[in-house]
Amino acid sequence: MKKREIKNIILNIKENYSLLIIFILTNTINGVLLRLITIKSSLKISAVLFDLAILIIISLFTFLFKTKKRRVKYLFIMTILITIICIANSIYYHYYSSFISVSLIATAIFAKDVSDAIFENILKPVDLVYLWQPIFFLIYIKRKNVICSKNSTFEKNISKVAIFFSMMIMGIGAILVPSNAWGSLHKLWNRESVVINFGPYIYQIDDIVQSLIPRINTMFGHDSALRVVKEYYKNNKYEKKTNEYSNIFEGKNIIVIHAESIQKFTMDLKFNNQEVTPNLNNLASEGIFFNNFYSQVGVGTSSDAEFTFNTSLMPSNRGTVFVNFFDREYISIPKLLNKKGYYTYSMHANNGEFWNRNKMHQTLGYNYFYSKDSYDIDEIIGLGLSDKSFFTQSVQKMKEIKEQQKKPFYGLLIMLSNHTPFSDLELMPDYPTTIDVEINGEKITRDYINKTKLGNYIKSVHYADEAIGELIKNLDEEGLLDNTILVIYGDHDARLDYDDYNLLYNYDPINDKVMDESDDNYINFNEYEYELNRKVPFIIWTKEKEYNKIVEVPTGMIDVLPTLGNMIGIHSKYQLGTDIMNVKDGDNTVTFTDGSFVTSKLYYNAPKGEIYPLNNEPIAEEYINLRVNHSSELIEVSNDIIYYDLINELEKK
Ligand code: GP9
Ligand code: MN
Repeated sequence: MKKREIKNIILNIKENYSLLIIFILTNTINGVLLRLITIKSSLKISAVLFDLAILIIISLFTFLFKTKKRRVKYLFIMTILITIICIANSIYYHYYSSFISVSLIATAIFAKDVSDAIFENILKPVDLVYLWQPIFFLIYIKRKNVICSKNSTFEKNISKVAIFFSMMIMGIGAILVPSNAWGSLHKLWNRESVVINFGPYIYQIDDIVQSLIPRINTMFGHDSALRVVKEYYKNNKYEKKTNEYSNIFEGKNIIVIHAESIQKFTMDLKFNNQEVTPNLNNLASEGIFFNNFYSQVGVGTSSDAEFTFNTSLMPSNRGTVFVNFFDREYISIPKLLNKKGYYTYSMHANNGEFWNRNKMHQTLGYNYFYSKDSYDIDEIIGLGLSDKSFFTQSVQKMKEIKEQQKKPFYGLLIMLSNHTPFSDLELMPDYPTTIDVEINGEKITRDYINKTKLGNYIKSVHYADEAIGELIKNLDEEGLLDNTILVIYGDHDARLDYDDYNLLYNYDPINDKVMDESDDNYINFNEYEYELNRKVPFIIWTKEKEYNKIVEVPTGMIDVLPTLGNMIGIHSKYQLGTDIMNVKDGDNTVTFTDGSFVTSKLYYNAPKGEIYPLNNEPIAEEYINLRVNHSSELIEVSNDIIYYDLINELEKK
């Protein structure tokens, strides 16, 4: 081709197809912005190349439309669609630390019920930044009149070149992607890694394909899943190992408290010499306290915590178990206890439809679910009935159940008041989150975390703790603590702002400022400390206080059934967790839904492949690799069981 011809082609593209180029470039910028705003990583060239390639391909469809008007319309619709994808992912990421999936659409319905929380805490102005693109695009359309003129032969040729070019840049992108990131494209539970390496547009397409493939090709997916799961249980067959805790609580009544959004760090805090959680602290010091305990929830938050607690399976990554897979077979604590002659029930004063509990609590095997309709909604805090009123009314019901059933019981009480946005503070007892300092003999009260989200959270946790204290007193008065164990777990963290923690840990009250690295007392509360701080309490307590222990082994919700089960004399042969009382070397791996994990030696961030050591011990490569594989196996096996209803199938055989 002569120089002049090339010049002509470039001129032709510039004059007639500039709108296409604007479309491609501006949307590429939005792809970069999305990565910057969410995962704070925009630097991976591979992701930019994939974004570019996809946008070139999308823009080529313009040629299918014959009139200028239709072509502009098509490009504008695509622009709006892509902007919506960016905004939705941005908002979703700020709440769930993950990216949107079509398989989660049903789950999103429940977000509607927490709409207050969304508007007050989730939608950040930065999520609307992507709107610059359609605005700019619109202005460009209006001002320039040169848009997509049509010239069939030229378009055919340019399409061929563009397809070749996009394939080429995809090829370069593919070379740049690290080999360990390819798995995430196929398995899709490490969504962040897909966006980091392949960009948001490939991710969104991949998600749609991955959600549809099993539906189209169930048999294929099913067979390989069954093989993987069978193989796993063949290699990890349940073997009964007894220890000094075996059957210690067999036959006792069990009361479980699902403590909404309570994080463990609140138990270590005092304001003006007053503990935030005096009641939880008492229970922890008198019972068995797992002080290194993590919830392992996915987007199903509360419901995922309930699921993993009761089944020792990881939550689903392809939707939410309670919403999308409530019609499968699971082996659960209530079912195992029903077999042992227990009466099992759950109580929660929110709408029974929320998280589809009406259906899922039946699936889990609770004999009865007392939901909102069973309660007199006489005091409202946050999402519904206040915890104090909920507990008072529940104790009366529990008393009746005990009298009528004349069987040991397993009762779950799901708390509600300590739910984000922690704004109904006027209904809670006054708890100071300020700090007093003496300067030149004068007492000055500093605002400290008061009026921050964290400050409001602390007040709300203090209320929840007080409610738990009253509940225990009340249960005792009614004789419901006799021959009973009390189990308390925090269901997940409260998604607090990073800056608030920095204020909490690095505030200098004398100078009324937040310290920085230059200060000797500065605590480096980095993103990994934030992850570690998401710990929640897990306590097993009896009135007699005969078992008193602090367990420091890293423990996850998945370990509850094996550990508590050993104490009450049950087990599930499908349990994927560990009996923590059998752990000899003080180490255990707690896997999170994106493949990240924590052990006694390190925190491993799967999306970034980064390691955060927890002490000065040297860490062997093999130690990490073993756990990376174990975590990936756990997630895969759980997902397969849930998705293909494999327990049902294996039990029938
Ligand atoms: C709602 C409550 C809260 O009934 O369990 O659910 P969450 O928003 O924490 O998942
Ligand atoms: Mn919750």
